[in-house]
Amino acid sequence: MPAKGSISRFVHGLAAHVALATLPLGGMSCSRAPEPTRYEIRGQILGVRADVGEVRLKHEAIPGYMDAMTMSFSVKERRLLADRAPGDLVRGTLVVTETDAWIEGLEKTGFAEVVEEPDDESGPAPAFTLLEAGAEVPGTALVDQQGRPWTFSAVRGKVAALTFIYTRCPLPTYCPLMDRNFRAVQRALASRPAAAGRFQLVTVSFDPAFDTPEVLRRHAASLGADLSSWTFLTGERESVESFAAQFGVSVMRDPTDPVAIEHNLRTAVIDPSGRLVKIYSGSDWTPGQLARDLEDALPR
Ligand SMILES: [Cu+2]
Repeated sequence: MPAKGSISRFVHGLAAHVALATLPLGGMSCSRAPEPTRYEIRGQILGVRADVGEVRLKHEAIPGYMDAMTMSFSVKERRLLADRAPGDLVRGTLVVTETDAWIEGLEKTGFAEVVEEPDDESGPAPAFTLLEAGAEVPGTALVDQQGRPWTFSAVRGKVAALTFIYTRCPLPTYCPLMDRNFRAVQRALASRPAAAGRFQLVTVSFDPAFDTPEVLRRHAASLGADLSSWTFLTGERESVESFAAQFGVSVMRDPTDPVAIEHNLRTAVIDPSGRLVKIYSGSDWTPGQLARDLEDALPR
């Protein structure tokens, strides 16, 4: 799968993977793994963010876990990044637990010029402009976890947080992190009198071929989501993609492997009049922050 040119994008994609305990769905047999799973990972460094302990790696296929692709990985031992630079060919261990994933022992094995790949022509056309703060969230026709038609007007009058996932995403630091964070926000706000009953969480799947209303219902149940203030949405693929694109979500599918979806993460705060307040990128937010944003957007 070709990598996008922009280094700042927080992109990943994954192939079928059944070993993770966080995968609740799809008829996969999951056994809870008490030990982290370790995979050898080899690739070329495209970017280093030593300050946050992150490396952007164009990696080879990890048999049984992930296709070859370009994505950012956390490196907990930041000293491993001290001498690393774009172009370095490296070898390390990808450690995956139920809720986390990181690279250990990042060893340099060589160097090669970084070849910038052109943007993927088959990716979503940039036909949609990014919503700006204050803009009204579009009334795209979507479908909720009960199979009912849904548009954003359904949450008018409430402050809303919106994020995008797909339920088969196996890497715990991507979509499953969004799910865990939303659950934490839901629990935090439900216990605050000023916010209880006045907020709505909205999770949209960009994998509608697999994430049917029924799958989303089971996913919600597996998360312990309270559906009275958390809605899970799917819809026509074009609808979902055009809606997501307006929040800066980019989705690239592998035509040969429907499970491998490269995507970034975006989470939006929307005020009770249905206007955008802000959009977070990647995992640059905490449940505490988002809960505060939602409270701040409520009329006093
Ligand atoms: Cu994901």
